[in-house]
Amino acid sequence: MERTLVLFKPDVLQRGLLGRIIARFEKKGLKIVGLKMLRMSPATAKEHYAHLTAKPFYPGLEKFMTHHPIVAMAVEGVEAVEVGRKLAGVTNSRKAEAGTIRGDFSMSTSRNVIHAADSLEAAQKEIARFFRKEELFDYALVLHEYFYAEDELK
Ligand code: FUP
Repeated sequence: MERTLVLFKPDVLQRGLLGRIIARFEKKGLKIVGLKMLRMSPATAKEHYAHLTAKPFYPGLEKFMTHHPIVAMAVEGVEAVEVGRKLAGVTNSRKAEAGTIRGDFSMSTSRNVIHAADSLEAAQKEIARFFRKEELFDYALVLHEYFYAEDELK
């Protein structure tokens, strides 16, 4: 089982889309193991977007991500990182496939509603960045056997 980190950006809360977008993860079968509302600090933004701090759009990105609250979510499932990226769609929402979250809810490369970790290594680091150990939950889904066949869980 993998865990991945998803962020619902300020535009999700401002536009009242949180419930609808979280529902997509639940419907897919990803188990929510952590969920919290927070305000991202400029220091956390610089760490989270370390690969982008030199880009001309970075100051605007930091301002956008830190000015209003966001929601962080950790989800668990087989190949959860890849599945999370697929659900999110590509960065530029105008190019994102219809049916993906960005493809359905956004017209922007910046106000693109969601972040999903792009590798298992990044997911582990990012979960640790946004959640303390006691904020993450190990529990069994009663319907587990209806989400996966046994051989998929090896
Ligand atoms: P992604 O992994 O799809 O979130 O994409 P990146 O890590 O490349 O970008 C992270 C965030 O930077 C995007 F979600 C929004 C912002 N960004 C811009 O604002 N403009 C750009 O041209 C590219 C990224």
